[in-house]
Amino acid sequence: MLPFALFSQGLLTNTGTRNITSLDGKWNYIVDPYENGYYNFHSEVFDQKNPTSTSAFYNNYHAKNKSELVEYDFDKSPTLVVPGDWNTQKENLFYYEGTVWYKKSFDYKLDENKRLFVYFGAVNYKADVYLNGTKLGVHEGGFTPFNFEITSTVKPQGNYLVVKVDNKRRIDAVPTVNTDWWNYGGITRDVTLIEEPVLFIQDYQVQLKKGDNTAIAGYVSLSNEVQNEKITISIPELKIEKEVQTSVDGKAQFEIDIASNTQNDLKYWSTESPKLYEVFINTSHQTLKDNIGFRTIETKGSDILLNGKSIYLRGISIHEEYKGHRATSESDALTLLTWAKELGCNYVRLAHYPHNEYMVRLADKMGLLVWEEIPVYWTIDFKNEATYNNAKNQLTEVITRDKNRACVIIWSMANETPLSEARNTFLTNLINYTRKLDDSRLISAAQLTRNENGIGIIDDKIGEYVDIIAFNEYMGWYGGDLATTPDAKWTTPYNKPIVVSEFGGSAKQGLHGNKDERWTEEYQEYLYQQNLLMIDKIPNIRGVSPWILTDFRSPRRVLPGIQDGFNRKGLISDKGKKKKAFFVLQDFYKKKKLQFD
Ligand code: GCB
Repeated sequence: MLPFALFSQGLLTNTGTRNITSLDGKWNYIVDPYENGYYNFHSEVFDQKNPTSTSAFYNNYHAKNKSELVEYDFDKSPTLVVPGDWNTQKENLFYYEGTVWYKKSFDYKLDENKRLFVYFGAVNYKADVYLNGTKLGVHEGGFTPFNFEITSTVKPQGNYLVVKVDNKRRIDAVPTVNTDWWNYGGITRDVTLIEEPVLFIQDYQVQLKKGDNTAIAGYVSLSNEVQNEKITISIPELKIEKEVQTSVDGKAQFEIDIASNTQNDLKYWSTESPKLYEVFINTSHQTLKDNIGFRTIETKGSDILLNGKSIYLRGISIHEEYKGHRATSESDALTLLTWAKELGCNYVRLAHYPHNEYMVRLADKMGLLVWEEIPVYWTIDFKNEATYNNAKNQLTEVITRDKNRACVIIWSMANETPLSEARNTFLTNLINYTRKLDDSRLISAAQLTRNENGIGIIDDKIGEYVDIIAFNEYMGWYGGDLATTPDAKWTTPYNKPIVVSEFGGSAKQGLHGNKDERWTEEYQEYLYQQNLLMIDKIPNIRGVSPWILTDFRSPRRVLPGIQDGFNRKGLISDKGKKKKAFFVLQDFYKKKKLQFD
């Protein structure tokens, strides 16, 4: 008998190629603003005080006879599609923020020597998960994956998986109560059952060794703490086959020297040629396959070096939104990234939280470099330890999920956070932690700047700790005169690469007028022309990711006839129509490509 912890909750990675059964589709739901299915009438939590109560919604109870009192019925309740936000599926849930219970019934015949997990791509914001009345656990954070083992809870027939989804905004949460995007609620990403052998490959890292482009290094970690398990890492195209053994913790470190093997001719992953190799991880119980690219990324003075060559990040910021709803599918991701390619981008900033895995998997294939970010946004509760742990957990989950993607080059810690000692401590702790978890990528944060005697100063203290200095500026929109914008001066004490992580202005697609008329396509076009002239003169400038690819919903944007609930800074409307500024940026990127490639 193998000594395994039955309720291991470590995150499974590369779920797409495991043995999976989708639970996507229609789920019954109950809207529960008073959390009546969670608390009894004296506000005691059912799953703590009286777990088998027939009033607790997770018990999915049905009256045994005609006289019994039961005040809910999932099977007679309406359905929502998973994955998806509830706001745009049901008109009466458009503004709803609170608890919605979801229920999915399924059958599953699990062989005795197998284990089963339920995996959620993401649930916004808080998920309490129950199977057949048993609580599996809780997850907080709306944009990262989590899983629970259900080996001992699942039955061959008549399982009911119930999720209490709560998207109420909270001061201490990550993000906090105030954001410039829609707080879409729901099970917003795929839900799958993952079947594994008793001893399985939990996670692995296969990347170029830090600071050495002639060695592939990493680890494989098994689900259980077993020693001397044989693991083979093979990359057939490179004729690599490396055998290693686990140590007591069930983990095996490895290093493969490529240079010593003369048959090998490693093709580095790049934006022009995003080569991915088939990588196989083998144990006596299982084989996992992944597609992995190998590249180096580092900075030197003001340069960002990809495979040793200086690059300019021709980027665009993107929200996980498509045509006015949360983007959920591979085809949504493909549409967004295809637009970025059409702009001439070699880079995307996935704002302001981790996007779904389709985005990074596609970016890997399409040759788009990626900035990934956690929702440490604006006025997070920096003094609160629980808030810090929450941010750290979200960061851990996204790094765990995406650490084998060559496209991901930057982990961003935060966006436009107000300066304070507490904030500096919070961010430097996150930075130090990230370097321990993944020392192979660059770290950044979108900062604010200050102005002295008409000169923009990029000197946020956090700049000392990051690899890339990124800042947002809104010349000609929230301030500044567009006519003189190209002459605006910037200075920084840091000898590091600088990227403008945001600039932009709003236009309603189809609205035309003079270049000084706000909301017109001409105003936005002029704003892009003037800002790009200025940006080109910023010292150490190595890239830009204007705000933003498409119009997106935001409750802060209420101007009738123009905004109507949308932030209109998109280069493309929420209906998919390009605005004039799209072509200004496209031209600029053509020039930058010639200059740097
Ligand atoms: C910003 C924020 C972004 C907003 C944008 C705007 O600086 O980082 O989340 O949406 O400005 O449109 O004001």
